[in-house]
Amino acid sequence: MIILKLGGSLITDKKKEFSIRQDVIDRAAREIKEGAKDTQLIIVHGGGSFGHPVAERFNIQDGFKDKKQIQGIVLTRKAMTDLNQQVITTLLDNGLPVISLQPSAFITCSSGRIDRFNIDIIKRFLELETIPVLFGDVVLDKKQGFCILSGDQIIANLSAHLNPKRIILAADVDGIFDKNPKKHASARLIKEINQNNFNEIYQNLEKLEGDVTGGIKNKVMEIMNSKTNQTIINALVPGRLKKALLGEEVRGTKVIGKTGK
Ligand code: ATP
Ligand code: IP8
Repeated sequence: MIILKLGGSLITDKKKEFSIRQDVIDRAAREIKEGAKDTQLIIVHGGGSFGHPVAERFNIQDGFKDKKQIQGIVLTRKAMTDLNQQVITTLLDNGLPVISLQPSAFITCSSGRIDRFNIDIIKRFLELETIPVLFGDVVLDKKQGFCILSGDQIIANLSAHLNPKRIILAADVDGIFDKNPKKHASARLIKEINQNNFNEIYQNLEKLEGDVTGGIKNKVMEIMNSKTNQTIINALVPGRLKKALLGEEVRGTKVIGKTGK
C-alpha cells in the first residue's frame, strides 16, 4: 500500500485564494494511474489556497472563542468540499476509482490531535478496490470545540494503523531545503532528515505565512513524531510522481521518523 499526499502547494497556487492548478492535477492523475497500478493506494490532499485562507480569517485553528467563528467553520468546510470536488472529478476522469471521504464525518480530535478515527471505513473501501481520498479538514474537537486537522496528521495516523510500504508527499518544491528555496537561490536540498540532523534543520525552517497548520515546519515535526519514513518530492516536474510511486529513485528529501530505518 502507498499513501500519497497531493500537497496544497502542488494542486493550488497558495499565493492566490481559490486558485486551482488544474493542469497539474490532471498530470498527477495520469502519473498515479501509471505509477500505482498494482498497489493499494490512499490519497490525502491539503488545503492550499482553499482551506488555509478561510480558516485563518476566522481563527479556526485556535478553536472556539467566539460565535462569529461558526461562519468560518461552515465556509472552511465549503472551501474544502469545493477543492475536493475538483480533485475527485479530475481523478475520476482519468479512470481512477476514487471515493471521497470527508474527514470531519468520521474523525474527531482532542486539543488538535486525533482521538477518534474509524479506520475500518478506509480498510473496507480498500477491500472494494477503490482509492479512498481524504483531505485536511475542520473537525470537531473535544477540548476546544473544533480544530483544523492537517492532511499530514491524517497520514501519520493512517500509517500507524495500515503500515504502508511507501509514503510520498508531493509538493511544489524538490524537498526540504536548508532555507526556503523560493526566497533564497542558494538554498541547498537536504537529502535526508533523521534523528541526528533534525534539531539543527528544524530550527532553521520557517512557518509559512497564511498556512494555519504551520507549513513545512509542522510537516517535518509531524513525520519525526511518527513511526514513518516519508519522501517529499516535487510533482511539478513531469514524471517524478510516477517514478516515486513505482519506488524508483527521485530527487527529494527522505524524512526518517521514529523507526530510524
Ligand atoms: P498544504 O499544507 O496546503 O497541503 P503542502 O503540504 O503542499 O501544503 P506546504 O506546507 O505549503 O506544503 O510546504 C511547502 C512549501 O514550504 C513550499 O512551497 C515552500 O514555499 C515552503 N518552504 C518554506 N521553507 C522551506 C524549506 N526550507 N524547504 C522547502 N520548502 C520550504
Ligand atoms: O493543508 C489543512 O490541511 P493541510 C486543511 O494538509 C485546512 O495542512 C482546512 C486548512
